[in-house]
Amino acid sequence: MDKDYTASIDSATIDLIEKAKKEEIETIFSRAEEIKPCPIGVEESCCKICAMGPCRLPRSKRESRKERTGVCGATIDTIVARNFARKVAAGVAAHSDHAREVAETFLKTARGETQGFSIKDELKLIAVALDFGINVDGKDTKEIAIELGERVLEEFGKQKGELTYIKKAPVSRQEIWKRLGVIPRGIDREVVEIMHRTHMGVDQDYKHILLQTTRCALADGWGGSMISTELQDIMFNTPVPVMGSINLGVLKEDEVNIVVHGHEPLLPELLVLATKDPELKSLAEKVGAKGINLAGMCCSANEVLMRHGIPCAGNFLQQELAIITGAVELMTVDIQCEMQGLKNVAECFHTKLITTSDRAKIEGAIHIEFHPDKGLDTAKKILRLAIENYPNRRHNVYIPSQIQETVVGFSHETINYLLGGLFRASYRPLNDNIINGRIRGIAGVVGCNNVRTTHDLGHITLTKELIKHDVLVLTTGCAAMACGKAGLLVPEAAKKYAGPGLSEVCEAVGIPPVLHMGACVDNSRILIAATAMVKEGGLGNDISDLPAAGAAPEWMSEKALAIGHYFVTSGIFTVFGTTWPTLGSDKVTEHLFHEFEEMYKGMWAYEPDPIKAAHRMIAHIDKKRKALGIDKTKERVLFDMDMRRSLG
Ligand code: BF8
Repeated sequence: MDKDYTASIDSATIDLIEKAKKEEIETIFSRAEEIKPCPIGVEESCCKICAMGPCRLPRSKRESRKERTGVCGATIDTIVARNFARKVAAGVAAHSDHAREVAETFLKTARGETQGFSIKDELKLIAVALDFGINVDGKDTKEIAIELGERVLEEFGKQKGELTYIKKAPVSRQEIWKRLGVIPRGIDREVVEIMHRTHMGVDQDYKHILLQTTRCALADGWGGSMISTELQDIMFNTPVPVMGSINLGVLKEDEVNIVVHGHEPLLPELLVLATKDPELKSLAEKVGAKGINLAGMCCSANEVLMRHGIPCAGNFLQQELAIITGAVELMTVDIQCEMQGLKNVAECFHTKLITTSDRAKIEGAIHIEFHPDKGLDTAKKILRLAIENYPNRRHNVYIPSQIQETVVGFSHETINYLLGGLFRASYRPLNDNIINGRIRGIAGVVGCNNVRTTHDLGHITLTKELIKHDVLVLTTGCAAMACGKAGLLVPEAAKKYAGPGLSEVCEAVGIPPVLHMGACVDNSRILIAATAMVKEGGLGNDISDLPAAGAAPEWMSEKALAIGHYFVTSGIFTVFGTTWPTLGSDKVTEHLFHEFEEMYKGMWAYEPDPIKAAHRMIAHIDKKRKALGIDKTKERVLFDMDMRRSLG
C-alpha cells in the first residue's frame, strides 16, 4: 500500500497512520475520508436554534425565493452572524473557564489549601497585583496573593464597569473600543449576553450581533486568557528559554511513557514533580522499566515544555498516533481538543485513558478527578497506575525515530530582557531594528491542525515564507509545535531560512527567527508584546499602527475564532486558512473583511493558500511601514562641517 503523503508533512505522523491502517485501527485520518463536511454547514447557511427548523439556506436556494430567510423571516445575514457569534462565545467560554480554574487554584494556594503548589514568581505577583490596583506596601506574599486571587475572581462575575486588563491596552485602542461601546464588563456576562442575543427572536441586526461578539472576544484576550497566563506564571514561573525536544520520537521503548494532554497546566505541573519521587522511580525499576518518561501533547505540552523542558510528543492530529506506537502506558486528558476517538484507540492497546477534570468525562475512560487540595496525591496515584501498566504492553511497539531539538519559552518578559539586557530591559532594540528595516515586521502564527488540510503544511509554508521576507514570527499552540518539528525553533534556523536582515538580528541576539510563546491562552503574551512595542515609541500610537499581522493557517476550533476576533479588534490584520465560517452571507463577510478596517483598524481575511496568505500579511506590513514613513531604507548620512553648522 502506498503511503499517503497528503495527510501530513511529518514522516513520523505518516508512519503511524500506516501502522493504524495495517492494524485496522480507526483514526481521525480514516474517519475524515468517510465523513465529508456538509456543504451547507461549512458556509454556516443553516439555522437550528429553534424547533421550527433546521432551516437550510444554501446559496443555490437564492433563485427560488426573493431573499434567503428562515421560516421566522431571519435573514441569512442574521443567521450567519448568530452562528459566528456563538462559536466565538464558545471559544471565550473555554479559555475563561480554564482561567477560572487557575484563579480558584491560585487563591487556594495563596491560602495554603493546596498540595504541591506555591507562589514561585514573586516579582510577577507584585506586578500583577499593581495592575489590579492592590496596595502592596507592607504586605507579605501571602496577603498580596490572597487579595489578588479574590480580585481576579471578581472579573468573571462583574456586572458593570470595565475589565481591569483593558487598561493595559494603548490609550488610543481603548478609545476605539469606548467609541464603539465594546469594552467588556465581566467575562461571564459577555458570554451569557451572546447566548441570549442569539436565542430565537432577539438580536436580528448582524452588525449589532457582531459588536457584542467583539465585546465577548475582548473578554478573552484582555480577560480570561490574560488572567490564565499571568497567574500560571506566578504559580509555575514565568518562562525563560529552555531546550526541549519534540515529535513522537520522544517516547521511549524501555521506559514508562505517560502523555499529558489537554490545556490546564495544574495536574501536569504536579506530574512533573511526582516523577522525581524515589518510591515511584524504584517501582518503575521493579517492573523492568529504565525510568519514567513524561511527555506532553497539545497545549499541555507547550506549558510543561516551556517551564520544565519536558519533551513534547506532538500536536492535535498526533494525539491518537501517540497511543498507536503501542508504547504509551497512560494518557491523561483534562479539557479541550481531546478527541473522543482516543478511547477506541486506547482500547486497541494496553493504554489507560484517564479523564481528570470535573467538567469533562469520556464514556469508557477511567475518571480520576483532580482537586488541588490533594493534587500531589492524585499525581502520584496516576503515575503508579502507569508504572503498573508497563508490563502489559501487548503489541509490537513502534516508536518513530523523528525527534527535533527546540528552544522554547519566549515570554514577553524574556524578549524584553534578551533584547535590552538585565539592567535596561526594553523593546527599544526590536523597534529600532524594525525602523531600520532589518526586521520588516512581526507576525503571530498560531492555532490548530485541521484534518481537512495537510497536517502542519500550512504552518510551515506560511512561517518559512514570512521569515524569508524578514518577518519575525511569534508562535503559540499547535502552530508552535509544527514549527518545532520542522526545526524552526532553534537559533540555527535563522541562517538557514531567514532573510538577511532578520538573520543578522537573530544571530546577534542568539534567538531563533520563530519565537515559541506558549499555549493558546498565551496569545495574550502577543497582545502584551505588541502593546510594549507601541509604548516603546517610534512605531505609531496604537497596535494597528505596527507593521504586524496574524494568521491561523490550519485552524479548526472555536477558540481559534475567539483568538482571531480579539486579535482583529485589537487592531491586527488576521488571515485564517482551511475554511471560513461566514461565507454564506456576503454582507457579514464584507463587514468582517472590509468594514472592520474602518471600525477597528484591523480586519479578518480568508486565504487557504499559505504562500498567498503570507504575501497578504507582508503587503499589510509594508502598508503599515509606509504609513509610518519607514518604508525606505535610510542611507547613513555623513555630515560635513557646513551641514553641522546649518543644524545649529
Ligand atoms: O488551545 S491550537 S488544536 S491544542 S485549540 Fe487545540 Fe487548536 Fe491545538 Fe491548544 Ni489551541
